[in-house]
Amino acid sequence: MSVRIGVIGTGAIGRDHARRINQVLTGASITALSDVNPEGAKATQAAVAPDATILATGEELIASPEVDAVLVTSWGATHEQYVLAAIAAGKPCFCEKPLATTAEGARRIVDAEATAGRRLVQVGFMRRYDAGYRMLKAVVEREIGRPLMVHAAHRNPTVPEQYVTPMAIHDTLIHEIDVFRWLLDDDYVSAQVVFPRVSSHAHAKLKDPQVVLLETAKGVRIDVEVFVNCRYGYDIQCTVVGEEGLASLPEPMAIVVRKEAKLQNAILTDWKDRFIASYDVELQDFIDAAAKGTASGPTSWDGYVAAISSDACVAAQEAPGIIVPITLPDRPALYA
Ligand code: NAI
Ligand code: ISE
Repeated sequence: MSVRIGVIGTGAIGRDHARRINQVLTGASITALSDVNPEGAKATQAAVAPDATILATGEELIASPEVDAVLVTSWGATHEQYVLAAIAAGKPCFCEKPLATTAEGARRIVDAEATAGRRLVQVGFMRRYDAGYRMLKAVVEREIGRPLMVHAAHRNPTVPEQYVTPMAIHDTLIHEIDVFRWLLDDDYVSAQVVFPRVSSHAHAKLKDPQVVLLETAKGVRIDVEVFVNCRYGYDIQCTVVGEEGLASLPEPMAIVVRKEAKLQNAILTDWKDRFIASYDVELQDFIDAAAKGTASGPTSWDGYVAAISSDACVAAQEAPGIIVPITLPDRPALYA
């Protein structure tokens, strides 16, 4: 049986996920779309989901008998209401990051899912599905001894005017916050942010770049440069320093060109291309679990911990140089 999926929020990633479900992946099709901007839903329908019905609200879509499972790809601040509604309807729900824009909101989702008593939510932390990160994790676990430090960078070529300083955490660093918990099998105990000289390419409401320093329960120290106006490309870097050696995330495959006395290869510029295969694998995982009436992959708990850790990082942004502690509550049995 094909899983009938409804998409709430048909902007950049909503449309791209609808495309991959209808054109790349197996076992599902898009049967409904909803967006506060009906023109966006119509454009997505025309481009990649001709058989989908456009519904006026996300709530209508979740309640529709034509929808077995839900994708929430609207703006972050609207995720919580839709995820809670999907849980109440007993429908598997894939929610793009962030699970909620506040830790309290993410907690409400954790509590609702725990009360439902089964996994219904997958959070869109696609890096856990990336072949490079998976290879890195295997090497970190087996070959370089105990991890001691991580040096990382998250660089975007440019960001829109509405992207302001805290978004460097909630929108961007949140990927590192999640993937390093998974990579190191660890949790954070503190965060600190320091601001280097500000790039002249950053607009007035954005301090860019910034360096986030995280400390884990096992004592690993992580530094992440977040630089979202780096101009030259979309560049994700990660090196783990272990007791016996170093391991680095592989670069995306690119043709090496020797020309005009230069040795060069192209650098990607768009996040959609950098993690294109990971998005495919994460959504196939969602479809396969949804066919069984459940969810797999990154959990609501992971989304909640990411929200708590993000809040600490934003507090650290507001008090540059101060070390902000991170304390986690007990993990419900559903997420053991
Ligand atoms: P976007 O602005 O291109 O699209 C969002 C769409 O949601 C818009 O069409 C908007 O009209 C619609 N929308 C807003 N509020 C709504 C509501 N209450 N109900 C229904 N539709 C609503 O944004 P984009 O880049 O597609 O991001 C969407 C989400 O995906 C964000 O949470 C973002 O953080 C996440 N994202 C994740 C990425 C990843 O790498 N995993 C990459 C890019 C975005
Ligand atoms: C965007 O929302 C994403 O999730 C991308 O993966 C990230 O690189 C970018 O910084 C965010 O704005």
